[in-house]
This record gives sequence, C-alpha cells and structure tokens, in this order.
Amino acid sequence: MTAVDLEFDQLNSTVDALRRSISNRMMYGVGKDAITAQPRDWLHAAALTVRDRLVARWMKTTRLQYEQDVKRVYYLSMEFLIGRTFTNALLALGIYDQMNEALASMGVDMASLVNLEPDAALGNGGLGRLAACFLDSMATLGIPGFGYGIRYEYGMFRQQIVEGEQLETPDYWLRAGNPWEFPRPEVQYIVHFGGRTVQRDDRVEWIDTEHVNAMAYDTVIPGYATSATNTLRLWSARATEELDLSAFNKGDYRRAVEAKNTSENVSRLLYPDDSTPAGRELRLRQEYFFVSATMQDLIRRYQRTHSTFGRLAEKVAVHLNDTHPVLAIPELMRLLVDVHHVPWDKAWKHIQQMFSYTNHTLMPEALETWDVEMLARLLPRHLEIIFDINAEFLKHVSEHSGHDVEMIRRISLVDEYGQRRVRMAHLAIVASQKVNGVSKLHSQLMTRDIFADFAKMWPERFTNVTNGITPRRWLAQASRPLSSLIDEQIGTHWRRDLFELEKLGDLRGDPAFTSAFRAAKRRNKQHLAHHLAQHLGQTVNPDAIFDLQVKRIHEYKRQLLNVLHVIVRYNRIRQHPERDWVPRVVMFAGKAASAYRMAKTIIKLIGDVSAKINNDPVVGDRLKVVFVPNYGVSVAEMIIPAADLSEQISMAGTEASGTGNMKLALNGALTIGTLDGANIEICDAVGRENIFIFGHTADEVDELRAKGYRPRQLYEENPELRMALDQIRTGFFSPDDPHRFSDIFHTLVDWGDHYMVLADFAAFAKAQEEVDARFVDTQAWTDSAIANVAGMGQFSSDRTIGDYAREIWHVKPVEEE
Ligand code: 26Q
Repeated sequence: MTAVDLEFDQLNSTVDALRRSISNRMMYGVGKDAITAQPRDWLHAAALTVRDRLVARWMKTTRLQYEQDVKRVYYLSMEFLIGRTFTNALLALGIYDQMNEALASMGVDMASLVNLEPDAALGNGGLGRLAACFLDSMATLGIPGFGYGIRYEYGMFRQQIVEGEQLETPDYWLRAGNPWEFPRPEVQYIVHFGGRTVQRDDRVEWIDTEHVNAMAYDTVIPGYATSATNTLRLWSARATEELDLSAFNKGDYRRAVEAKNTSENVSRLLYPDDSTPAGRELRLRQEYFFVSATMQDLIRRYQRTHSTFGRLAEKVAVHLNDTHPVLAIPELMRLLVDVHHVPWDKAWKHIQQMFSYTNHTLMPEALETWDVEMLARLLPRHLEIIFDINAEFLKHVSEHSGHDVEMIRRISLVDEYGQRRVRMAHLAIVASQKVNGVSKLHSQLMTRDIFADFAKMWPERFTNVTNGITPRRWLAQASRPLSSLIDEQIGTHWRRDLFELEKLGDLRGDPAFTSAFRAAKRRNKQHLAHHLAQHLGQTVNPDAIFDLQVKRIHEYKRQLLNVLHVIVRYNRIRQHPERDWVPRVVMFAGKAASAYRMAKTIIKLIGDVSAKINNDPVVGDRLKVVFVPNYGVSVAEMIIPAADLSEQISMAGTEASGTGNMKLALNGALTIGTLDGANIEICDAVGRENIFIFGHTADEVDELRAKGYRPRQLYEENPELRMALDQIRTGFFSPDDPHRFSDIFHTLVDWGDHYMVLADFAAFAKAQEEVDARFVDTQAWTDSAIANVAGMGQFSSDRTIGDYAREIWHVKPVEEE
C-alpha cells in the first residue's frame, strides 16, 4: 500500500471513525434508528461498515489488474463453503479490536452479534471448503483470480438430531439479506437449453431453445493484511423477460408466474450429495447454467482489452474443481467456433492451453458420467462437440497405440457399454494441459489406476498439488487462545508464512511454554464443554481426551471402526471398573447424504451407543460419546480447537487427501490415522513419533483383497470384536428395535466388509492404547502436540496456491504500485 492509502486506511480504522460509520450505515443502509435497532440490525450496520472498507481495496485491485493486463485465473467450482464472513473480514483488515470497542461504546456486544450471521454453506464438504480456502489464499498472495459458482438460495441442509436420527431442514440462508454481496443486474447472460442444431453454410446453429438469464452477484474476498482482494462471482437464475411477456400476452397470469418459477429453479438448491452423483437432470442444468454464464463473462472481459482471440491462453487460465464444471470445455468451443467464428483447430489449441483439472476422488462410482440421451435432449450442440472431440482424440490414440481396441474402448470419452454415457473426467483430461491429484498418494494412485491409460500417453500432463488450509480462519480466527500464545512467542507473521511455526519446535520441553500451551488448549476444551452442556445438555470432563471424528458420514471414512472401538472400550470398562481408565470423550459430527441409508443408520447407531454408555453409572465420566449436530464451517471453528485426538481412519487408498486432518493438527491435536491421503505427508512433517499410524497400507489393502479377504474369520477369532458385533446384531443398544442394526453387522461380517473395517480393527485398538499411554505422560503429549503445530507449514493453502500459480496456471501476483 502507498503511504497515502495507508494513512487513509488508518484514519478509517479508528474506533471513532468506525462508530460514525456504523451510525451512518444503521440509518442509511439498514434504515433504522439506533434506539429501535435489533441485534441483527447492528450486525448489518457493522457488516456494511466493514464492507465499505473492503470496497476501496477491491476497486484498487481491479484497476491494477486491468492496467497491468495480467493473466487471470477463473476458478470454477459448483461449491464454495465459505462459512461466516464478519470476523474473517475484521481480522483481514486489522480492525477487530477497534470494531469491538466501537460497538461496545454503543452498548452492543460484538461477540453475540457474530453468531447471528448465517454460514454461507454453498458446499457439501472438503471440495467446497477447499475452494473457499483457495479464494482466501489467492487474495492474500495477490494472485489475480476469480471464483465462479452458483448462488444457491438453499445451501447445505441444516441437520437436527431427533431421537438419534438425522432430520434435514432447509437452509434459506438469504432470509435476512446478505450484506456481503453486490447484485449486478447489468451483468446478465442468456443460457440456452434444449432445442436442436441446424447446419447453415459452414456453420452450426443451435435453435428453438428455451432460455434463462444468469445474473451475477459479486462478493469481495479480502486478502489478509494486504490491499489485494479477490472476487467471487455467483450466478443466480432469472426468468427472461421474453418468458414473462409471452405468457402474460396469452393472458394466463398464473401460468406465467409458474413458468418463471420453473426456469428459476436452476439455482434454487445445492445438491446435498458428496461423492455419489445422482445423475439428475436439474443437476446437469445447474452445471451447464453456471459454466455457460462464466464462459460468456470470460469472453466479454477478454474482448474489452483484446481485438482477436490470439492471446486468449496467455491471458486466461480456467481451472476445473473436479469434473462438475467440465461442460465449460464444449461451451467455450461452441462460443469460439459457432458464435465468434474461430476455426475449430485454433479454438481447440487455445482451450488445451487454458484448462486444468483437479481430481478429488478415486472411487469409480463417484466419477461423473452423463447419459448421452439426456445430453442430446438438453444440450444437443454440446453433445456434437463432445463427439467431434472424441473422434479426433480416438484417432490420435489409435495411431499411437497400434490400434489397441480394448484400450480405445477404455479411454474413449463415451462409455459404450449398456446405456451410453459421457465420461466427464476423460473429457477434462483430454482438454487440460495439467491434471492434478490432491495428495502425493492420491496422485500416484490416480496415474496408476483410474487414469493409467492417459498417464502412459501423456505423462507430463499429470502432477500433484497437495491440499492446504488457510491458517487465518483455521488458527488465527478459530483459536484465539492458541494464536495469541504463538504471537507472543514468534510474532504474528506466521499468518502469512506458516513455515514460521517451525520455530515453535525449539520450545518443546520449555516448561513455561508447555504450560502456556496446555492452558490455551484447556481453555478451548472448557469452551466446548460449556457449549455442549448448554446446547446438548451433555456434561463432559475437560480433563478427558477429546477425541474427534468430524467429517461427512461415509462408509469409506469408517466411522464404524471408531464406534466398534468405543463399544469394546465400554465392555472393557464394565469388566474392570476398578482399573485406572484414561477418561475420553469421543465426539462425532457430520452430515449424511439424504438418500444414503447406511450413513443414516450409522448416525442412529452412534446415538444408541451414546445413550447406553452415557447413562451407565459404572462408566461415569471415563467414557462419553457425543454426536455434535449440524457440522459445518462454524461448528468446525468451535470444536476443532478443542481436540486432543484427530481420527483420520479411512481405508488406505480411499480418502483423496482430507483437509480436516490438517485443521486438527494445526490446532495441536495428535492424529490417529491410516497411511491414506495427506495423512502420509502429515506423518512425514510432524515425525513418526508424534502421530499414531495403524492399519493396512494401500498396497496391503490390494494384496489382502487379491488373496481373498475373509472378515467372518476375524469376527470369529477376536473375542472382543465378536462381542461388540454381536451386541450390535442382537439389539443390545437398541432393545426397542433389536434388528435395527442387523444390516451393519452383515455388511461387516457377511457381505464382504468392502472398506475392511474388521481387517484394521485390532491394529486400531492397539493404537488407541498407545494414545492412552501417551496422554497420561502430559509432557510427552504436549511435546507431540507442539511438534504437530510446528510441522504444519507446508499445509497452508498459501503454499498450495503458490504451487498452482507456478506449475499449473503460470500466473504471477499483481504488482502493487
Ligand atoms: C456430483 C454430481 C452430482 C451430485 C453431487 C456431486 C458431488 C458433489 C460433491 C460429488 C463430489 C462432491 C465432493 C467431493 C469431495 O468433497 N471430495 C473431497 O475433496 C477434498 C478436497 O480435495 C479431499 O480432501 C477429500 O479427500 C475428498 O473426499
């Protein structure tokens, strides 16, 4: 920032200036008198005050980007799991304390306002939160980028637990208005669906379509302690005026309104499924809707400063967050070739230099494919383009493979077995200059297994970029006790250079620091205990091990392995109540996809097991099981800082990376985990002696499967495991409905135990005993916790974004004047 800017900023940031702004915004922004203002009005007035200060920086960044004609990144994602903005923005601007004071001087308690802000929950889980961390890092590093997505009216559903069962309620997050967004009615594009194509002269036209407008809403993304900002542009569906008029002219008002509603449905709601694509038409409409508007916006912006498309790939990088936005490829081809008359080959060359794609899953059932029939009906021109791309591609493959027919079948963009389907990942790979996985192991397996044919043909196209998280939200903001302790020791610069945390490593064994570290953790644990008592009526012992498994409920993540261990531990305590058990609170949190039966049964099992254990007087506070409802960004910010133990226990080879594992370790939790995803890199970073690794490796999983896995044998041979499984099967935890969990039993014992829960059980139980032993050695535990924090440097999303910028997007930060 220039001296003048700085001075301006500082003048604007005094308590006095903030107070004046809040009063002003209350009157002219909210339209209320301070006398009658409700807490929500204060939040809005304060939010608008903050937003005003962001806008100045935003304009400046936008102007600099324009003047320097920089290369821009378009980060396309169906999901952005932002959470709350207020505190984050205050910390980014460095006016947290001043705002607190300004509000206090007006008789308002900022801490209670903060919780009134709804989460922007426009995502399911890891993939959506990753996109949000990336926006934060791009802004902080000054990488010129835009996030593009959908402004869902309903975000991720709210989860209530009623009698141990998940109840879903809609999340109408915009109810009270969203002070952070700027509607841009002047930025609208028409998006077409249906119709047919005709050949005219040399050209294809797409006609007889229905259409909907996409209208832009912009949100400023502040960078931390920099004047750089970023823009998140989300599209909202508006019926076209044409549609309004035609029905109106027919005099049918009711039908006019209905048709308007239907066409606006496209941005109504987020699909609450992670990893099992539903194949629904509305989902396909959503995907196309948002990429079409985005590609039109890209072309319009490019054309403002360029008269030909010759430099397109020099000035623009388009990144696909998984395959969900893959239709951007045929859409940009269509716009270039059909609308702007660029020759096919030239257009394709541009595209192949512009696009890149991140894969987030290896599980074959989670790879997106779309029915050819549905594509033909909804997007006939795009299907033609995909077929043309495929024809060229297969010709190339055929020449280079010596006409290997089996290989050509496997690699084709179209799966011809049974109902024909387009393989979206294949399309993404063919069009991208780089394809990356999200952890070292994941990237290796990706090229070894699911994309092996492609990797053999184009080895230089495949790369790894391990995920990261923003330390601003996940440490500075979420855990003030720990972050201020770190500030005292090493200063505040770690927020921008997380490798600074390495300095904490030397403080292991330092009595003053260790006890201050423990005190900070203890405050976070007490805070959570207080919250659980207030909201769930559950008392927990803050001296117990706080053991957390927080993530979407999914069989591959193996919440069942955790539950089995809890049951075995319970049985042990009951058999030997006189022993000196290390007290534990085992906490679960996470949502189940609405249609995922097994995931919902797992939640119910956790509920029934916790009811039994928590009410058993023999156990007392030596074991408690708690399900924390409605896991999301804000709940995570509260519970993660209180964790001692982080459960990362997926079957090796199934969790692409994980990012909760990073958040927990950064907050000083020790990991108990398999050698899966980023756990492996966390292990290397913190040291093998500071993590509890157990279970089969990815290779051992393959071997075991190959030689014939027999879970029933494990059940029969391990008496503790057998007892726990029998209790599940016979209704020990569900006397009101003894067969409630029989499917869980059979899944594990008789139906193949696909995720090898039983195969890892004994090793898991043993690792848990090591956890107990380490925990009672307070010094050893704290040293390990410190080693975890100190080793997290490489898991900052700043490092991740630096890698993308250098290796994939080839973009540089904007230079400040
Ligand atoms: C696709 C089509 C139709 C409906 C839904 C979907 C869909 C939605 C969300 C498919 C997948 C997702 C989300 C996947 C996801 O979150 N994957 C996680 O990504 C993280 C960030 O890279 C990794 O850390 C996790 O390991 C991975 O599971």
